[in-house]
Parts: sequence; C-alpha cells; structure tokens
Amino acid sequence: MPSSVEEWVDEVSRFTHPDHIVWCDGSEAENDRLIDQMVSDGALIRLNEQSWPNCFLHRSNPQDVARTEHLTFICSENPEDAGPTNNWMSPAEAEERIRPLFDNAMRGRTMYVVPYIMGPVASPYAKVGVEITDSPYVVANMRIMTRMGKVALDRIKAGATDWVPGLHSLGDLSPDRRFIAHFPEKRTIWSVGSGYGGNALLGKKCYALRIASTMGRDQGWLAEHMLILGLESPEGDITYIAGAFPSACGKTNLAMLKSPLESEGWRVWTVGEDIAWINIGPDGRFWAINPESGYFGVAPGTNRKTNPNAMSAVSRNSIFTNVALTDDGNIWWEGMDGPIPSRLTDWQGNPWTPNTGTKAAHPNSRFTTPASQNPVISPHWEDPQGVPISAILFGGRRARTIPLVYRAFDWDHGVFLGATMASETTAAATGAVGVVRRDPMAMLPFCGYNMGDYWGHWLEMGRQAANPPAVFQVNWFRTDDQGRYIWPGFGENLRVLRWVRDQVRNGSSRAHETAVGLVPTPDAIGTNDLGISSDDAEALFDVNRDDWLREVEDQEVFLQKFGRHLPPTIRQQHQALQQRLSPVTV
Ligand code: GTP
Ligand code: SPV
Ligand code: MN
Repeated sequence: MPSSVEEWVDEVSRFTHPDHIVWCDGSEAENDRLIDQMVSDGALIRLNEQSWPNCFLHRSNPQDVARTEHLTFICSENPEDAGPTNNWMSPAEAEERIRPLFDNAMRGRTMYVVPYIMGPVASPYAKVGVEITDSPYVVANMRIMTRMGKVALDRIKAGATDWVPGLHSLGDLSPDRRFIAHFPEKRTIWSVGSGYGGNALLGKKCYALRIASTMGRDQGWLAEHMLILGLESPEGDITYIAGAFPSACGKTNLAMLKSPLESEGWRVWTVGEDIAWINIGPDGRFWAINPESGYFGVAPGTNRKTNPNAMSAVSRNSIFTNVALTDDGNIWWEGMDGPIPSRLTDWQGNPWTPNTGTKAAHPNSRFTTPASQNPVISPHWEDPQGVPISAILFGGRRARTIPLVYRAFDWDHGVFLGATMASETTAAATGAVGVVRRDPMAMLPFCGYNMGDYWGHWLEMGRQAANPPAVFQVNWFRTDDQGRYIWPGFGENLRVLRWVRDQVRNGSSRAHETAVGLVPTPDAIGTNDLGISSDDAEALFDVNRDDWLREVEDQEVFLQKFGRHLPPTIRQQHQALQQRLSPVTV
C-alpha cells in the first residue's frame, strides 16, 4: 500500500497522464459543477424539473450495461486462494496484462480523487477507501452511494492507515480491454474498460464485498450481499432480518417493502438493500451495518404498486442509467405505472414505439438514489454498532423445487442451505439469463477468496456467536404449469417475514418437519386470505422427492469442485440430506 494518498495519486498520474487532477470534497457546489459539465457534454440529460427535480438520465455505452463476471479476477499469489468459483490471475500477470491499459488512459481527461467511507461515519466497523477515476459519472454516483469527500480524507489524515486504493479508468470501454482485478493480499483494486455499476463504483462490489470478505476472514467478521430490514409487529417489537438473494432477485424490493397489513401494525423499515457487514457483538449476536448510503437499484418492474417506497425515493436527486425518455423529459421503464407511452426514446437514444419489439429500458437499467430519501428508512440505519440480526434468509429465483419458505434445522444446516443455494441468472450480469446456477450465499461473483474456506468461516462465525441467527430459505419465484408465478410477492412477502418472526420468537410452532427443513403449516402464511387456491398453496410448499433427488445430485457435482477446501460439515450436511430423502434401512 502506498504510504500516503498524495504519493499514490502522484504515482498513478505519472503513468495515466491526466490533464487535470481534482480532489473531491463531496460538497454540493462541487457536485453541481460536475453535473453541469456532464449536462453540457451530453453525459447526462436533465429530466423535467417539475416531475423529476434534480434528476438525470445517463446512457452508458451499449457494450457496458452490466457487471462482466468473466472479466472479473481475484489476483491472489496462490490460485487456490481464489478457489474454483473465481477467475484467477497472478499479480505478476496482472502487472503485465492490466497495468499497461492504464498507460496514458487519462490523457485529455480529468483525474478525480474520491475518498469515501463505507459504513456510518460514527461506526467502529466503517472503513475507508480512495477511488481514482476518470469518470465524472462515477464521482456523482459515489457521492450518493458512499460518504464521500472531506469526511473520508479527514479520517485518513487523522491516521487511518488501512484505506483501500482503487484505480479506475474508463479506458476505451471495450470489453476486449476490460478487467476488474482485485488484489486481496495488497487490498487493492484495479478496474479498467467499464463505467458501469459494480464494475466502476469501486466501493460497492469490489471493496465492500470482494476485498471486505477477505478482511472479514482475517479479522473475524462477514461481508455479505445482503439486505437488512427491521420488521415491526403489532406489539411494537422489531425483528431484524438479513437476506442474501443474488443480483436482481428482490433484495431492494424486500428491504423497502410496503406492508399490506399496516393497519394491523405490521411494517418494514429499511436498514440496507444490497450489502451487510456483520460483526459478532458482546451479546453473542450478529450485528449488521449497511456500508452504503445510497441505492443502486433495478428500475424495470418498479412501480407504485410493487415498490411505492422506491418510487417515492427516486422522485428527486437521482441518477437514472439506461432507462427510456419521453419527449417532455420524463422517464419510463418496463413495468412502470400507467399506460405504455406511444412514443419514447429508448435507452440507446433511438426512437421507440410499442411496436418496435425491443425493450425501451435496458433490463438492467438502474436508479441511483440517496438512502435518506427512502420514506421507510429505519431510524437505526446509521447506528454505529448496527442492528442485531435474528434471522438470515437465503433466496433465489427457482421455478421449481424450492418451497416459498422453510427453516434450517440449525446453524450448520443453515450454512449448508446457503452454500448450496442456486438461482436463475438475471440481466444484472452479462451472459445468458434464466439459467439455474449455484450461487452460494448470493456471493458467487463477490467472494474474494476460496468459497470453500468462506463456508468454513461461516461455520466458525456460528461457533463464535452465542446466539447466531436462525436461517431460512425463501423463493418468491415458483411457477405453475403455465409458467406463472404462484406467489404474488412484493408487499405480500410480509406474510413470510411474519412467519419468520414467529419462528425466531416462538420456536417451531406452525411448522412441520420435512427432509429439507421446517416448512410452514398450511394455515401459517395466510394463502387463504390471499385467495390462493389450495392446489396452488400445496404447490408453493411442496417438497417433491424427485426434484430434490436431482437437486442433491447437482449439489454433489458442485461440492466436488472444492476438494480439500470443502469443510467436512458441509459434506456431512449433504449426506444427511441425501439420507433424509432416501433413507437406507439396515
Ligand atoms: P441487485 O440490485 O441486482 O442486487 O438486485 P436486488 O436483489 O436488489 O433485486 P430487486 O429488488 O431490484 O428486484 C429485481 C427484479 O425482481 C425487479 O424487476 C423486481 O420488480 C423483481 N422482484 C422483486 N421482488 C419480487 C417478488 O417478490 N416477486 C416477483 N415476481 N418479482 C420481484
Ligand atoms: C448487483 O449486480 O448485485 C448489483 C448491481 O447490485 S452492481 O452494482 O452493478 O453490481
Ligand atoms: Mn446487488
């Protein structure tokens, strides 16, 4: 690590050759200057001031619209430390292949030095990073997503030495010269060739997940791809629940859920919607902070019915990326409220009508919005010690096999559920969509070290904690024979949270034991009240033995990849599941 930020900036500018260097203070005046400059050079389009005050549209390069997992590398000295689920490149090879892509990359551009804090400023668990970038769009997004500028630089000046340097350049935006490289030993990040989301906002996936997960392994905590919510009951108590669902599988929506049972006293408060850093508190519980200060959320499907709180949050001071534009400066995406506009400009800037036959907004189009604008932000979202987690949900998109919700028997079984979870792929990453893949703890693209060792760390965290959370698997996406979602989802997911709370507070009532875990009794969720037929309700909770035997086989293929890094406990859990599905009688 460089000995000072100044020294590092100097060193980087000697090979990137920026025309100017700007140290970002995070002030409003600075942001206004950047925004004005981007509006005048076309990087941003100012939206209608009446309907979308202080909001902007950005169209990214059409080749740069999502995370590119095949171009994302863990550059540990030893390939085993990256493990079988990460792309690995040696630091020496990275020096040879990636470092030169930064040579002269900032000629004709301005270099921005962006100091930032991940975590509430007053939190002992917060950490500092500095991103060097040549993208003003990245700066504007980092200002929403992190505590950026003077507050962070002051912390470094005050002696914080463990700040993480992240070097980012747009390069030429070609996927052929794009790399997102992480050096876990040096706690450094290099990203070149992309200006998009998790590839470029280095505080998010690169630091708060990939680098932070390795810090957590070394220091005894967890960096997770999780939402954090507080569920308030009619009695007024709050149960904090964390949830790991893969990208575009419903974290933001669950975290901002508008309760259909508000009149009865049930409601949800958002602590975080994408990332959780979890430490064991003095009371032996898991305590979680949200390292971010904004939401980089999926736009399509967001509307007044599915997520009214998000619609309200994004209505001002927000940046929209790759959504469609109306003639009067409003925006639109698939699944927004109201009739489909008869004409639009699509996310690439082309004229669009409902007959065009393409999506007007990119499926991975996003909003960037300050967390503070969320109408249901938890009053505890910036508590320095975080909030105490009673339950962890693992979720994914599964058309078959996985019931709406079930509970793990104990911590080790819960870790096994996380380790073997799978989900259909989404537009959040480039590549095929809708393919079932194993995505342990929703961390497949985000774990900075060997996934087998990571499971070992999870198991160990449960041993260290006197009171680890109860673990559940959820699946909002089970379909019927016609391919329709059986479960209404969104706000109605409150009913699942209610059962989860009942489970953690009142034990195993209203559940029955199956081979895979504890499944709610038919009356426990309230499918009747929702008008779900008894056939559909049965399908929602069904544990089909044939489907599960296939599942177990597929898990086996996956687990084998980890060799000696597979914790024996995970192997035993897998055998126990197999045994429960096909009891061998002696
Ligand atoms: P990332 O930001 O990529 O990590 O995604 P996320 O996990 O926060 O997912 P998000 O809440 O943004 O939801 C992704 C997509 O799934 C959106 O189009 C949502 O409208 C849709 N979705 C979310 N929750 C539900 C649900 O309960 N049921 C159904 N059918 N769709 C949902
Ligand atoms: C995800 O893909 O999980 C996201 C979006 O949250 S991005 O920041 O682009 O990674
Ligand atoms: Mn995410």
